[in-house]
Amino acid sequence: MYIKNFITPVLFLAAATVSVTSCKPKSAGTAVSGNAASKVYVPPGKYDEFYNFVSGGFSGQLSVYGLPSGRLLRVIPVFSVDPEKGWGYSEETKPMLNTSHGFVPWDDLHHVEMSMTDGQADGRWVFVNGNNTPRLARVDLKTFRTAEILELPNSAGNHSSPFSTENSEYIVAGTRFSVPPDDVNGDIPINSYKENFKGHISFVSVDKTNGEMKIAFQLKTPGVNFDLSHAGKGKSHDWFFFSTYNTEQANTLLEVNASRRDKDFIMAVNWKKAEEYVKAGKGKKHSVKYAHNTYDEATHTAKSAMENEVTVLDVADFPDIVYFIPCPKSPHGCDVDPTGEYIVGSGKLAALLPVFSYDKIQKAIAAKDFEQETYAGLPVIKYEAALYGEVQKPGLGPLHTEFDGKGNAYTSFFVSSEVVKWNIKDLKVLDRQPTYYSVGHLMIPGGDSKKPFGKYLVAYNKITKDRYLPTGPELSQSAQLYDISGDKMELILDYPTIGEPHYAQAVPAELIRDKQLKIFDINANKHPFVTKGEAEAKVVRQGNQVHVYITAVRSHFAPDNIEGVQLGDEVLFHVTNLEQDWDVPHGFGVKGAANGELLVMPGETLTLKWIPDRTGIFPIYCTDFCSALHQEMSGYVRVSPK
Ligand code: CUK
Ligand code: CUA
Repeated sequence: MYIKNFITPVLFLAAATVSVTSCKPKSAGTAVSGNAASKVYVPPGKYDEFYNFVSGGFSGQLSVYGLPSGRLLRVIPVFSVDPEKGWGYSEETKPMLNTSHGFVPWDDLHHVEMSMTDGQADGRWVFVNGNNTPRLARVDLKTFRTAEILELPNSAGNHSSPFSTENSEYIVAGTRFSVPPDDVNGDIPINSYKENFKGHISFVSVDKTNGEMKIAFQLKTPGVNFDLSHAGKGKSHDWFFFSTYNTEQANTLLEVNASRRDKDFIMAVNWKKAEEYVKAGKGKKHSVKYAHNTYDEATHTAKSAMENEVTVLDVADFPDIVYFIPCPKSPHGCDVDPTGEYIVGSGKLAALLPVFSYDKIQKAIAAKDFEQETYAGLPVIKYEAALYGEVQKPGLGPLHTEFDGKGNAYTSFFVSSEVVKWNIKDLKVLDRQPTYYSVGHLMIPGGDSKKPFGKYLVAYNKITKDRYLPTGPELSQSAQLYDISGDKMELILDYPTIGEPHYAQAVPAELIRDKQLKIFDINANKHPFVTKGEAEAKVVRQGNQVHVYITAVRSHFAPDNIEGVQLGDEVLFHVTNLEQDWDVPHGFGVKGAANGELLVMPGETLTLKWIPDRTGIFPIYCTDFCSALHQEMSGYVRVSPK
């Protein structure tokens, strides 16, 4: 069984260039020790210790699990519509999915980063990236809803994102695909890549009070592909580190073109310097077009604004912002340890893990210890001058590294399908445990922050094969929880995930648990079509628009018999939930309505747009079981000929 699963990922990664053979996990068995169950058991009625926010990959969603139980608590639609929450169906939420290309209700959500204060998650917001139509989103942890989505100009495939500086001064978004900048004519031959394609990294500032994001500036770089990144910490606070691939700048990523170089680069960026240049007015304004969508809790309405300008610093003009550091073979993860001194590059096709030293990088810059050959005119620090040391033969296909705060690092190995614990100081491998199968990211609560909670590790696996009851050709991806409190990692739980889990983060539950908004205050509801009591419920015709001001309270709608609608009308049901009790939403469905349904929280108003396609009688009803008389919570709309 193991062999079978070992071969598949090898084919995936074409790892023929790697010659390590020593990392094959010992057994395919899934032996768990006798007390594993008690370690993950959270008794009925008890809460989990950690909130775990997990990327939903191509589902466009973010899921929330409890740890250590692995219980699924919530799925948050971000770049997707979601019938369970009525998200993207109501007129109020549709603008959240607007882009410069129009309504794009899908994206490929890869990474999760929590807002930080002093290098630690502060439990206010979760940032996620959309990899396809490049976007950044902010989820509010008071409501567990998407509060903001920002499209990124000059970018394509926003993969190196949304990593945060220590106080969320900036969230970065580095383009995965270099493309011609938005303000030049992009109708050019693809093989003119080297001259015309550029990389861009957005530095997005975050408002301290309300979290609102703004593109402060972009760095325009040579046309490499940005893969991952992490901010410095402590002494390296002013720096950001990006892994790059395709430094050959090939327009076709066939291995022979894009993986030709023995080393690609980690790109070290002095963002403080860049910020100073921008403040001094050195950036150039470029005209671009991108959507900025925000959700206003007072009016319960999203707005989509189209922005048209961005400030760009071309790094070619400012040679003291960016330094390249050679890193073996297609680096993927780029992770900074809790002290801010060690930067781990994970070359997917490399047989070792290089660990770079921040102090040595600074010395090399001061001494101009650069390679003779620049990269696109920019300095390349000598490999040895930046290197702290190498972890030898750690495994095959290293991807990502997290830290336990006790001097150890944990790296995921996709090809050899294992997680490996190693000591940062002496670079010795301490333990390795198999994953089932082909781990991508791994996560330790707080594991990329200044203060990790080194108790659990979760491996997010790409291939599930035989782990669960089979479900046809597609199997769910999978997470595996390890206890890392002892010397040896111990596998204690498997659980399936929603979509493809890439990165995830987790924080102690106390940070979030007691800050939850339970109801919206109906008196503070500023929705333009709110109905604050049944007495105000009404039907108002405006031309061919029919506004139905309708209230919902256990267990009826008012009005519940609606007449006077004519074929050719556009009916707008503005449903206000009058409840002021936690956990009493009402749903709203109409027979034949193409816009799906609403799910309206206590004190909230949402609008369902319905264009009847025939005359007759159409039932409306509450879709969410709300009381013993839920089934009675219904009514009728009559549609007459014009
Ligand atoms: S990537 Cu998925 S395994 Cu998009 Cu962070 Cu490495
Ligand atoms: Cu209201 Cu069911």
